Amino acid sequence: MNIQAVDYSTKIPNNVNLAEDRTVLRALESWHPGYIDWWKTMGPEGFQEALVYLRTAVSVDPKGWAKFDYVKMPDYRWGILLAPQEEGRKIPFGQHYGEPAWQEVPGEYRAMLRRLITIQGDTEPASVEQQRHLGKTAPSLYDLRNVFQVNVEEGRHLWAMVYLLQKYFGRDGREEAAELLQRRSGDADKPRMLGAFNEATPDWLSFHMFTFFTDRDGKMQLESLAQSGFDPLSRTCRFMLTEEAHHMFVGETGIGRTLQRTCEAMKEAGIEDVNDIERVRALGVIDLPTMKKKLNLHYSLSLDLFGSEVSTNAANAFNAGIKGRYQETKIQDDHKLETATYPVLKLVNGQATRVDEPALTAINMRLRDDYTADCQRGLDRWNKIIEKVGIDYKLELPSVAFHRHIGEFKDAHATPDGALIDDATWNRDRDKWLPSSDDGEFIKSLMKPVTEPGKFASWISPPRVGIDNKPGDFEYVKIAA
Ligand code: BYC
Ligand code: FE
Ligand code: FE
Repeated sequence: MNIQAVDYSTKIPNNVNLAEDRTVLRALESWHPGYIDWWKTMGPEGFQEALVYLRTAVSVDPKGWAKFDYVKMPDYRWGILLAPQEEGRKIPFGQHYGEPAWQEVPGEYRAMLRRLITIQGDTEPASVEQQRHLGKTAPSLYDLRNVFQVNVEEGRHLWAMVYLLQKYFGRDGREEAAELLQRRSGDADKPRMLGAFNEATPDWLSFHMFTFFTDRDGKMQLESLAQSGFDPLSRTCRFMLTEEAHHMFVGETGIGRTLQRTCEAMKEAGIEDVNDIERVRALGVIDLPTMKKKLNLHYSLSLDLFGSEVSTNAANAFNAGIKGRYQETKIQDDHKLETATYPVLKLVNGQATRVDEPALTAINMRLRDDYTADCQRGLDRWNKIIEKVGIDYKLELPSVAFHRHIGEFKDAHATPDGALIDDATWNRDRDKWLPSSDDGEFIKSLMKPVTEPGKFASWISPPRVGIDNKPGDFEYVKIAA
């Protein structure tokens, strides 16, 4: 069989020759009903019968890998798709640098690999759970379709990790796969593994910030796992990244359209003072300072997902050749980091101070810095939108010391500018920097569903082009009566 060809003859579409891999096929087939059950109870609430115009991955050819059609979400063809195997691929970093990539799990790294794959897998269903109520308040059918597209693909990402667990980790892997369907986002007893995935996604502003900031952590983590010496993991992540690009598109354009709408409404009403929140809100749009607070929240929660700035876990994974750096193969150095250092912002005697650390233990920090730069490019594009309408305002990323729960700054309080402050000041001013319950109530008041094709809620502009080049009034979701 051609490696690119996707086999649809088994119940689970795949390009990994499942038809001839009976053990894994059986394991996946016995996991499948539990997954569908999870999808129906924890997936998008109220839209399981709707016909949604979705793209489905049908090939791993970079050109033309997806096809669009109406499907009911529980009938989506979640498949297992790995990027093509690269002939003669070598491990690109760590102590095994230059050795042939592994096609099987190296025994000594089994536990480490299983843990990383499980953590990656856990975030995927978590995000679907976090977003399950959003359908009821979608600002348009276009946006409704987009959240569902993101959701089914996160579902597929779960399949991708479950395949690796079941194929390469035997009984332990099957147990991890079962547990991935048992944990629940925000659950007190069985929470999801990482902090940000237990937070609520209460409204569409949060959803767009989440797909911009948190899916972008997904991109960075997948990029570094795509470098892995364990080749099946690398190939899986490479294909996942193809889908990931759309998730960040949804976030970036979602916020961009919200900014556009707010700025235009302010212009039309002749409001120049961005801090005249009451007048801006009366226009049925989201004021810019509230947007900034949501940005502060989602960026800081996402920074926590990179782990500690200085981490022996990260050093071990790099040394082992399991998890590399962003664009590892394009970096010009020894790829072993035997002597290199990397600057890390640390809390020293109550001061945020740059300290040179061994680059090997600062791997998380480096990835996080690459992430910050990637976020900043998106903010620059948002700021252009604001500027173009002619409003005097700028979005900025808060300091990495602000509102942190993991790493160097977890026990300190800092302003968005990075000034360290005491508890009393933090408690007094917190609502200036993070969404308050009043802000939440206001946003909630705008979250009224719009289900007429081509119509949009008051707080968001229409997109410039449709999905799959569809016209403006295209019926992206046919909601079941
Ligand atoms: N929450 O050495 P440390 C995505 C734990 S998003 C809770 O500092 P390490 C997606 C850590 O487990 C991408 N616990 O960190 C996006 C460790 O515990 P143990 C998801 C945390 O290990 C949107 C201890 O603290 N993929 O795909 O270097 C929608 C010390 O750890 C957290 C991955 O994350 C936290 N935030 O790095 C859908 C990739 N941070 O072992 C999907 C796989 C740390 O002492 N994961 N801890 O009990 C990893 O590479 C690493 O596990 C982490 C943490 C980067 C997350
Ligand atoms: Fe994902
Ligand atoms: Fe994603």
